[in-house]
Amino acid sequence: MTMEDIKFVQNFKKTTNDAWLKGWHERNGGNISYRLTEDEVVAVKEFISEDSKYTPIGVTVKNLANEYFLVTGSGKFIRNMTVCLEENAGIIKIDEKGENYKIVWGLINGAKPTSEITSHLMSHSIKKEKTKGAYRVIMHSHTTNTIALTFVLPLDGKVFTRQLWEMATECPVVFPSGIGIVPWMVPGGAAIANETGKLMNKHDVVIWAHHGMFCAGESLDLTFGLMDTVEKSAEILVKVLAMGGKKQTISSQNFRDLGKAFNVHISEDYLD
Ligand code: 2HA
Ligand code: ZN
Repeated sequence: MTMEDIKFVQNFKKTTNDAWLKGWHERNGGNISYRLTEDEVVAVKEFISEDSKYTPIGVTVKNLANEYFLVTGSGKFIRNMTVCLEENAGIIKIDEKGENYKIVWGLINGAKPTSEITSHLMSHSIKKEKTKGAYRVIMHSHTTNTIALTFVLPLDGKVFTRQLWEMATECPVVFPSGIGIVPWMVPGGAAIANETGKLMNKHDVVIWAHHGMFCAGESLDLTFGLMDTVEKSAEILVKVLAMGGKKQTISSQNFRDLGKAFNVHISEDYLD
């Protein structure tokens, strides 16, 4: 038995590989983090070492005290996660105050957690509270079509939500809580983490203008699926705009009917 035989590690590697194949992770672009369950922490105990020193997170995430996360590394390529996970990713543990983390497995040869660790942990903290612990994954990807739209559509969550809902019938069922938009900001650190966190209170999808997307979800599969659905919808919208724009579309009443049929609350905020 090695770390790589453990199911959540295998799932993590599969997700990184799938995301690479999607074309969302050029060079060192994008990052993924997963909060371990109690059973998973027990399963990894024989492989980890708690001797390393703590490093400040940059924000306080009190409800993540003593939690463990599998995270991709700073400057590391998503493309290489399946080649050697311990070089390119690692497990970190949060301290009792929720202010510092330490590396307990992987990230060998002096590697560090993703440069977006602050945004990841802030989003995990908010989602853990909002979903009573159900959400375990934050994924950040450089999704081509979604980024392209941030140069053309107004940087308004309502506009993005409605436009992307209209591009595929299943969208309002997959992301009924809509999309939040962070205007262009310097990546990495507490400022963008705080803006992302504010929007994560309401949405599972946050777009960083001219940069990429942050998605939150229960499992690696569901979070990847959410990212994929939004990005596919964005691809359709890019094509529609390139073909001269919509000539017909899904109406507000259609969305209300869809909500009833699928037993999903479709917020009137996004309808006419
Ligand atoms: O290079 O994606 O946002 C990693 C990033 C920074
Ligand atoms: Zn990025």
